[in-house]
Amino acid sequence: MHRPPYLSLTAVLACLLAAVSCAPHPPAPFGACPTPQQVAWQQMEMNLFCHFGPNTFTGAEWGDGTEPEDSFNPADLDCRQWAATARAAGFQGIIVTAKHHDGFCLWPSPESRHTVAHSRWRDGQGDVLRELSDACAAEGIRFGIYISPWDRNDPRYGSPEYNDAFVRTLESVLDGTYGPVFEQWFDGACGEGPDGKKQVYDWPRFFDTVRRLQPDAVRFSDVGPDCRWVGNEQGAAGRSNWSTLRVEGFEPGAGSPQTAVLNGGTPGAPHWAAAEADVSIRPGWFWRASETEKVKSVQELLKIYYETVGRNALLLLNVPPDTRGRLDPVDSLRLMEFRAALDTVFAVDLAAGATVTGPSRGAGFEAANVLADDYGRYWAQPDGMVRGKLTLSFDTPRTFNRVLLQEYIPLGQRISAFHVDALDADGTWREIARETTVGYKRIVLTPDVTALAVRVVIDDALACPTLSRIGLFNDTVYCATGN
Ligand code: FUL
Repeated sequence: MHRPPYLSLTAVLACLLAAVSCAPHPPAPFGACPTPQQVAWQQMEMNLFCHFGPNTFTGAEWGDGTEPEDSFNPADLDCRQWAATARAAGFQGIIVTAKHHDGFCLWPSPESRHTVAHSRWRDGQGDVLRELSDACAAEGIRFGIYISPWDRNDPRYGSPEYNDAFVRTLESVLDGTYGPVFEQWFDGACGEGPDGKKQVYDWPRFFDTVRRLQPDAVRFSDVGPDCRWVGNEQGAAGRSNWSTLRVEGFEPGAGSPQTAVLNGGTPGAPHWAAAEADVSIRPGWFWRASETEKVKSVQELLKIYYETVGRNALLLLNVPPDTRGRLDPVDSLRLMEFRAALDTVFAVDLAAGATVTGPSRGAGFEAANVLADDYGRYWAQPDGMVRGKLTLSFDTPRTFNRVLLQEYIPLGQRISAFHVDALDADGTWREIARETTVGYKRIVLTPDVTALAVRVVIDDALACPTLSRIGLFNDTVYCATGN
């Protein structure tokens, strides 16, 4: 008997509809979740910080604002070299100290006479922000701005007029003159003594100014609003590191939470402000010839990488240009060695090809998603199932000492306790790591392990956990094991 074609079409549509309605939904977002801009920012992982200004020439760390404008006089500024070095070393963006505490502006700010426009450099026609933003665009690197609220030059500092001037200062940098700005860095430092000037900062207005002019920019301060200080300048996030933070009642600078809180965040807090770890490749923030022999080693940089990127924080590594206006060859070479070390360690994911088993909430959220090189594909269990176990089995034993985990953070940070077991050749499961948070990225350092299978056990989570990635790597460059 002939079946009219429209019937079979109807049947096909009905089946499709049934399949769609039965397909499992993603878990509902849990608690505070990052905006797409915050996710994109976290995925940058490593950015360069460039401290550059009169201090580069005077040797000071904190200029007092009385330095003659002519003290800033780079002999051979080459921002393209900064950007090309950053790109080659795998850094995604550069943040430059457009105005440090001495108040000197690296661009011709209409708000100040303490600027490049009042210096002899390039007959007062120079503009470091112009050159750097152009160089970043040419190299495919994102451009970010540090502007210190504390200003030791501006006579208005300490009065309400200063807040107005500061907003206009921000506007002259963020109004599009220099293109898109990915991050605005607000330094909370203020070294005024007991008799010093006291400025009551209008933080909400400062933050709103950035949001208004650069809607995609992430705003950094000790307490966010979009990302937070990690609480130290050593390049170390907490072993437990939540991207959520309790911010009510706090403000940048002296009013910020204790550094231990900044270091680890607050589990389940209603505000998303992931940690950013600023640390210098040199002892100081500004370049000094005398510190070139103290540039951090590859081993030190790898330790920092594991304790920042590997602990759910963004690494902002300061590599200060020298008096020529170029990155010092010693620093640039070290960056390339660091890059080569990372490439060596992470070249081969030993989890590839494993058979992955574990319960999932259904089609689209299977355990095997943790091997996919696609952040948007992740493993998830049914709602309410907060404990879980994923087992990776291999045909032949794998030797590794790094376990890389990634949560799918657009749905919030959920995992609060996990451990990792390895199956020995003699058939015994042995615990090789026990930790707490994962977040965007967690790299656990284990002893050298040879295993036929590995299982990642989620012991607790604030909501049903997600995992976008499990990777196994063997680091023969940086051999320390402790976390
Ligand atoms: C601190 C400043 O006082 C240092 O000079 C440096 O800029 C560092 C990144 O932030 O608060």
